[in-house]
Amino acid sequence: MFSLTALTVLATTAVTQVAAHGGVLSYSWTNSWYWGWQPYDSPTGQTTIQRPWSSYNPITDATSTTLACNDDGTSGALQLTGTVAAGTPITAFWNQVWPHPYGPMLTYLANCGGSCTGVNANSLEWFKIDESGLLSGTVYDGSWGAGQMIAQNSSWTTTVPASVPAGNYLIRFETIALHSMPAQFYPECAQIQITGSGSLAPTAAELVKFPGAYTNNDPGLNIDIYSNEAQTETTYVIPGPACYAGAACASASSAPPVSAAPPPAKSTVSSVPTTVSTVHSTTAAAPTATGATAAQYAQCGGEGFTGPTVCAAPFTCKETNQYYSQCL
Ligand SMILES: *[C@@H]1O[C@H](CO)[C@@H](O)[C@H](O)[C@H]1NC(C)=O
Ligand SMILES: [Cu+2]
Repeated sequence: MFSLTALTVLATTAVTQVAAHGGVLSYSWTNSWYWGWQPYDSPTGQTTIQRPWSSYNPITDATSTTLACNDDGTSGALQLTGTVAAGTPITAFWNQVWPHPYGPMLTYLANCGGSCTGVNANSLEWFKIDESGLLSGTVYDGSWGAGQMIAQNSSWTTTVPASVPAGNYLIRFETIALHSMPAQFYPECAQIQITGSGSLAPTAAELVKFPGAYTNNDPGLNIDIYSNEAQTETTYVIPGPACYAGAACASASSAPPVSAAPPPAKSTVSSVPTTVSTVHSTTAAAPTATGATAAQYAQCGGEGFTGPTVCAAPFTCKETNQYYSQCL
């Protein structure tokens, strides 16, 4: 029989071993659940869409050969691939509760040019489809993307841009922790096949390699968030390339991509059934005083979300999960 004290000691030991670090343990999209690779189990027999990874420990060198997918970049012996339609939000779940609230969230895609299985992640060219840095306040005590990730059940939802050409890709979710120096990188990858009719290829300037995309001197990585300057600094430069033009993070930093939006399909607007009018009444409400609207595929709601909750016509705000609603 266990005494309460013995149980407490056991629990405390287990927590000390793993609580400080971790990685992406599972994914979900369109009501399906995908378990990830388990780095502390034998690789033999593991079948998952996630690429193998080897350690909960952070990578602390921006030029490490393991920076692509937290491993040597190879696929698993029984590697699976998940199918996802372009325009779909994918949620990645980190171990709970993710312990590092200070730092950015980043998501990348890389086209494998055919099946990804057998393709080394280090040989691929990546483009950024999502990023979240300093959300408010100062570098010293402000609110960060990683803090929002923790508030969202230690998960992060990124939409596969609708403009991405169909094909086989790796998706790389990354959180970077800045609570100590050097910065800590936590990247994991999954194999997905994107379907759809997108045709906007990333440009050369948007494509990077891992390692290669970051240096240890990047202003967003070589950063002491406890310094005197940090206490008044309210801007933070997210590492990596500019966002892919078809991603919501690209339009967020520039004028709305008017030409990119297809003309509204009248039928979809007028065919909204009257029976769901209560559901739609919130989105039909007059825009807020600022008049800011969220673009197609952009986030428009969810716990902790502070951006515009009204979608640009003809799109409406649809809930993906408690933490993420999207203009569709
Ligand atoms: C929170 O995340 C865990 C996985 O870490 C998941 O099992 C659970 O369903 C999530 N809860 C909500 C409300 O999304
Ligand atoms: Cu840690």
